[in-house]
Amino acid sequence: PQVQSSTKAKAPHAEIAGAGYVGLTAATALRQRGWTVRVHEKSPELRQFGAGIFLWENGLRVLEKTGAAADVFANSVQPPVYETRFQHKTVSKETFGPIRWRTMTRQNLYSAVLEAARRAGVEIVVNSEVVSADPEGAIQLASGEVLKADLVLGADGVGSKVRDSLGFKQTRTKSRDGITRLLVPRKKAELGPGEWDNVIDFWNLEPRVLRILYVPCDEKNLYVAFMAPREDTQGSRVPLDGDLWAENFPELRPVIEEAAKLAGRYDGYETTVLEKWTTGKVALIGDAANAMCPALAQGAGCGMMNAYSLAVAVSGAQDLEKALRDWQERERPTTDRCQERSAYFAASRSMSKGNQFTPTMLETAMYDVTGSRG
Ligand code: FAD
Ligand code: 5PR
Repeated sequence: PQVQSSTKAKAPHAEIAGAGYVGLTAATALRQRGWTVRVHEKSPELRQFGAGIFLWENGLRVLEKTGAAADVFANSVQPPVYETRFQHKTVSKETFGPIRWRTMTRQNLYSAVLEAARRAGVEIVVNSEVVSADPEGAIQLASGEVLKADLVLGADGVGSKVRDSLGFKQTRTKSRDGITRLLVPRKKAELGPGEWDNVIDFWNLEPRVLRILYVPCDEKNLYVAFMAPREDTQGSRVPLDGDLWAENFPELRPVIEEAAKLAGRYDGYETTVLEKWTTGKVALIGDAANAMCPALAQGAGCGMMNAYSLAVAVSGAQDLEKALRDWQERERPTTDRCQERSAYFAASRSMSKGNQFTPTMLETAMYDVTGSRG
């Protein structure tokens, strides 16, 4: 099973399931290293659902390597501070020193990552669902077609069919809270005086557990996330119960009124931990391998880092399967710790205390996956 021997004159070839941030990042990084790459997306359209997203130093560095950074920087902001309010009082205003962090709409991040993949010459096929994978190096599509490859990547998200078709052992843990994420107009004038360019994490544990994460993405778009326990049927209802939220967060009434007009979807927090990320010529990356709670805003960041380091690891490797195992061993501890910390914050709700972005908690944000090996 050696890439070199089976493809002497020909470039090695990868088939990838899932054209999310992670699959496209892997595709671009492989293509940049001489692979031919085909990405299968089951949806008819290339677009991202959801509202806003944070990226930190670790993810931004990967985007610099794949050529997506310029578009991301042009369509995102670095807010002045990450402010935390507990029961309506500011308890911390965190900045992260030299660590860059940006907030943006998911659509803007996705367009940047997609364009970078196209510029690199990645082939993307829509309406193409991968139903299973073979560790010997093949995928099967819903159409019945079987495609061979030197490398198969499952980047098909939290419900990964690549993963489940191969019976990877997994533990899935649901947290007690969840969130409805929406994109609304900024409404800065209506909000009145205040530091409305900050990210503001509004936490109330009394009289009931409700939280609003307020995230400016650019001049027009505001990402707002409404957290409530799963068992709170009123708090987790979509469309939002505007009166409930406005009573509990009167300072955000104009934004809440906009949010209550939208359909929305409530997502419970979940963590997936696999025994292994790789078998034979198949590897899993992103949410397929390590879905995490969002507290540290690192799901996409970790996924893109692992996509990038995998591409570096397999390119030019004499023994691809060994390269994948070594990659897993090297990169996994960082992701595991990030998952554990994110799950801890979800369980303890202790981000409400403020000042939680300690150097330990920022380990992932500071991790440079592109440096020594890139
Ligand atoms: P996905 O984005 O799920 O992409 C998978 C793609 O594969 C999709 O396009 C899907 O249609 C396609 N697909 C699925 N099955 C198949 C199949 N069988 N065949 C072909 N295609 C298929 N991360 C951050 O870094 N920062 C944040 O601020 C942040 N906030 C978050 C907030 C919440 C509430 C949640 C739940 C997550 C958050 N994340 C954040 C995590 C981030 O959204 C995910 O980690 C990231 O989107 C995972 O990317 P992915 O490419 O692995 O999977
Ligand atoms: N951080 C971010 C986020 O989107 C969420 C959380 C933390 C960027 C929720 O979606 O802890 O819920 C969180």
